[in-house]
Amino acid sequence: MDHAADAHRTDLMTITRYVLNEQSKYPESRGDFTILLNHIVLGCKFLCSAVNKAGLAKLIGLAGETNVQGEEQKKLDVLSNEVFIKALVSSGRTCILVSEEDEEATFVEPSKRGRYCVVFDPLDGSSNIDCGVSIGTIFGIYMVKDSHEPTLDDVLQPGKHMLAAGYCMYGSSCTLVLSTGEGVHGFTLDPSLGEFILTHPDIKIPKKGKIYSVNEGNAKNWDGPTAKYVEKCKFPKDGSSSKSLRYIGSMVADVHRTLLYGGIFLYPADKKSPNGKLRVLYEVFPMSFLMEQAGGQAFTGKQRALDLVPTKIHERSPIFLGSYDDVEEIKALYAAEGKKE
Ligand code: AFP
Repeated sequence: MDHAADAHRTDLMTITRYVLNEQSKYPESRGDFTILLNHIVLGCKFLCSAVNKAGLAKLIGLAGETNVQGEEQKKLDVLSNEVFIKALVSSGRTCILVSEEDEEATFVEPSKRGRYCVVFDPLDGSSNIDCGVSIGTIFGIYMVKDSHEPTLDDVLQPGKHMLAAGYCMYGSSCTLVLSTGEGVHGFTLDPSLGEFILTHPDIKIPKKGKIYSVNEGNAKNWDGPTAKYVEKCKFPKDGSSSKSLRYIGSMVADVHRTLLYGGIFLYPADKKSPNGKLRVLYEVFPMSFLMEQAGGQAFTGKQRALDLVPTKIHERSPIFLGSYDDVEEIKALYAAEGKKE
């Protein structure tokens, strides 16, 4: 019997234990972040169960409403937004909430207010629900400047000011990936325990990858650097092997694979969408934060993604993120294009 392996199997590092351990490094900490995270985890567990039962519970199908982006809302989108808003408000630790599903930010009533602002996409990749492809929740956390007088500026901050970011992927297993600014850690839900257990400590993205991930259907509208980069992935001139293409169309799943296997995920600007498609606050920033924490990079085509200062809560931006060396290549192509202009 392997006693060492057995000891590892029985010493379960739950996500709560992990965050409490982190908290103990800061004697002045009041435990507010741990409480907030517990409420986010509750929302993720609820959604994991709802996603798994979606077909059975007849949750699939249109709810008959349209969200702020003009997209049809599915019943699960409506449900997930309600679940997260209620979980976050009831934590008593939040102040401003920005959800992909709500046009306006939610300012928590003073009696329930705390110090944190949470920006989130409760169910990203929802067009994939009906065919059972992995979908997920993405979140980022900021600290409010003055909890008595919160303003929209508290969430219109560059991504580098985020305190923490993460996502939960509802796939073949339910995986929560979190960074509080000290590396990236992955926790997998053990359904029999109802607990997220640390299964992927200190995730580091490979320095260079063999996969590129982009919606090639938009190729005719791409700008020069994106087109050149993808051409290089397919027909490298330096004698290296071509990269493989993998694209799920669900950001959480595409980024999760990129984080674990390396490579690059691109959602560039194109002629039809000059600002790209993905939303800065609750897609681009949290994923860029995780990539940098894992040793990768995130670039908008103009600058480091986390330096971007959003002016609107539902703003969009092009994004190129993944392995350090792969992002370096696209940065060089944009720099060369800039010199030509
Ligand atoms: P949906 O929520 O409408 O499925 O959009 C998903 C998403 O916001 C993101 O998760 C994907 O990376 C991206 O859009 C896919 O966009 P395309 O369908 O244009 O490739």
